[in-house]
Amino acid sequence: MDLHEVDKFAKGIIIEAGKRIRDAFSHDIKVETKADANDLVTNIDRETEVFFIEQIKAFDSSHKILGEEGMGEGIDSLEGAVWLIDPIDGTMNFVKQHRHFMITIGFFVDGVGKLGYIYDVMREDMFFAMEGQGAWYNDTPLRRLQPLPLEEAVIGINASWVTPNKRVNHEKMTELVQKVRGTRSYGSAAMEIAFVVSGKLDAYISMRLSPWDIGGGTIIAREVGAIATNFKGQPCNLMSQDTFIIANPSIHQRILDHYIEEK
Ligand code: 2AM
Ligand code: CA
Ligand code: CA
Ligand code: CA
Repeated sequence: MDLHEVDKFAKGIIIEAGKRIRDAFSHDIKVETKADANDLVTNIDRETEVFFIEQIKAFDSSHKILGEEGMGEGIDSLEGAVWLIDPIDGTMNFVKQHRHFMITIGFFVDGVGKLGYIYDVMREDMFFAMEGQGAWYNDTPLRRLQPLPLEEAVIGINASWVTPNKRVNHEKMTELVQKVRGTRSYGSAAMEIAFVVSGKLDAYISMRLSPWDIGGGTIIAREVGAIATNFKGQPCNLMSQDTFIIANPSIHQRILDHYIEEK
């Protein structure tokens, strides 16, 4: 398989999908809820996923696709050529803010990440990587992350985890928030991962993410030396939902050891 050819194809369909999404703002966006009242999906999420599936199947019908909206046939293993796709990451931002939402895609062969993409649809900014070849922000190569003390770190975290909750020791989370230089919460996991791999954030922590949220990002992470694991420090499992932390290598273990205590 010529990865450069797949990369060219992938960038083409991502840019085309981005155009379609931007055009959709002039039409009606139909918003529905999924698992709960705050878990949103729109017709544009679904239509964008269908567009990707049709394009990939036409490119190579043997490729398998797992998308958040379940518009494809699904997958039961990472064997062969597999695409993990989140057509809109940050649907609430899409609906409410009309910005700060990403297309994110990971391309894997026999479970090994080959190509990763995070595309900021409104800014038309592409973060991407090719296994062993490096990572880029548009045409600019991303540098390997430089060490920094935790006291100088800016971390992405959702405020709900520093209030009493069922999943983590919130007092330890509060200590982390007090220790670091600052916190941010953007509402798109892929955007926060893109910021970590490009040094705009130094860590991002989430209690629950799915394979399509992190597939593309973990491939970019490897090329810049960012470490992505679950809260147990294990490699990300791309077949199921899990906890997630991505961080600058100099602070990843320290955050896990001292501040994240799962209940
Ligand atoms: P989404 O917009 O594609 O659903 C903040 O909500 C971040 O967490 C977003 O990246 C969102 O992705 C992701 N997320 C993952 N699982 C979620 C869920 N069950 N409900 C809402 N957001 C979820
Ligand atoms: Ca969703
Ligand atoms: Ca998502
Ligand atoms: Ca989504």
